[in-house]
Amino acid sequence: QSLCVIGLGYIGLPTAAFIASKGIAVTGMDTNQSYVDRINAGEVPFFEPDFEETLSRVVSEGSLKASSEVPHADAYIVAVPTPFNDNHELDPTYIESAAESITPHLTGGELIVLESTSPPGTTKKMAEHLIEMRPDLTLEDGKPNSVYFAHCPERVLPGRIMVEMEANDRVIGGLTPRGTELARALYATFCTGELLLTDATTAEMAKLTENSFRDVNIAFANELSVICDKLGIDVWELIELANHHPRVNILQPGPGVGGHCIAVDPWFIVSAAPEESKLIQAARNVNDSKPEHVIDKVLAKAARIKNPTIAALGIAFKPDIDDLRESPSLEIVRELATILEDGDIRVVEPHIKELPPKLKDLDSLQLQDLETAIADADIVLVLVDHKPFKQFDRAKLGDKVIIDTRGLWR
Ligand code: SAJ
Repeated sequence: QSLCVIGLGYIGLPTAAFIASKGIAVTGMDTNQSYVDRINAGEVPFFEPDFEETLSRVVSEGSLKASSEVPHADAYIVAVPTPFNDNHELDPTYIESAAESITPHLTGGELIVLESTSPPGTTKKMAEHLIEMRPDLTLEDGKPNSVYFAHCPERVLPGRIMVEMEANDRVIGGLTPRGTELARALYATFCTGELLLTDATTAEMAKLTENSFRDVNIAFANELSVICDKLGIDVWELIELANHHPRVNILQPGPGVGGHCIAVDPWFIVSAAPEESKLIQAARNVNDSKPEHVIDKVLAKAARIKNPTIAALGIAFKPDIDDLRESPSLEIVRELATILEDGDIRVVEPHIKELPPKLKDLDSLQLQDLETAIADADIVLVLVDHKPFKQFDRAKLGDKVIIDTRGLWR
């Protein structure tokens, strides 16, 4: 049995490595040649705890090979980005080009699984796009020229991929019963969690629902934090107290919601049902407006200091990873650097070696180590609860102004 995984990002690469570790010959395809080269050298091109050992083993054993070409395979997993456009609708470019790259290799009997988070109906559209290019194939079950499709959304939490890739339950929805069954058999090779079978559209919606649930609940915490700022109440203490109730479990407020999932996926529900998704939209707006609230707080403090130096702790979108995608912390730092007329900002981000392109052009910014940045700062702005920040000796903070969006040092 052979498998090709298209898209070797945070999800595609670990998926390819897990399946390869079960003895299946896997080709990982990515259009980024430098990714391909690094992976073939056994190197993980992003930070994910404990993953490098598994990757280098499957690469050196020869069960996983990265390539910039799509080969023929019995099964394909598509794990490409699914960004949205200005109207919050899916930009299908990556999915379509994945389908186009698979199409010439199909002979009938293959399975194609879409893992990328997608609006309801996307797996079906992808299948129809492929059949338009190959009218000699059919989406009907059980013919010699059948191709089978399924959606199996990824659910792993970045930073815990090595645990969750294997242990999480998976929702698997085929376009047809045979598609569901083939996908179930594929995921059974490496998943120890329960495999939950449904149709493709319900599987697509299940994934969006999970992330919207989290977004709505974080929005509740973020709204509470803004209310508490107004009322002079410590939101962390408040939540801790409320969570002692046996049926209350409030999440943590922060500087906003980032990453390429929680801040994106709810919009796919909104664009599918704009009139009916009022709460989901309100939650998105609450979370999207949180960075502005943080910026206002910093500016109010900075206005009282001549040439203020601000230590901004963290620009990743969440703790203990190097992922800067859709990061509210990064946006806050960028906005502050643009608005502040005097003063400068020292960015502390233990997981990167240089400032990302979005921040590089700003003169008032520099990357610095934690100790120096805090020693020099008038204002310490905590944006991410990375481990080294948690462990920092608070006695060294002296009488600096602290703006702690994560409740790290309360
Ligand atoms: N956040 C808060 N407060 C919280 C929890 C999170 O402000 O109490 C913020 C984080 O700082 C971050 C954002 O929310 O900016 C998202 O972080 P996250 O840890 O909630 O989630 P992701 O984006 O890393 O991963 C989510 C997960 N989904 C759910 O937990 C329902 C993961 O299981 C999915 O696989 C992933 O989205 C995905 O790829 O869709």
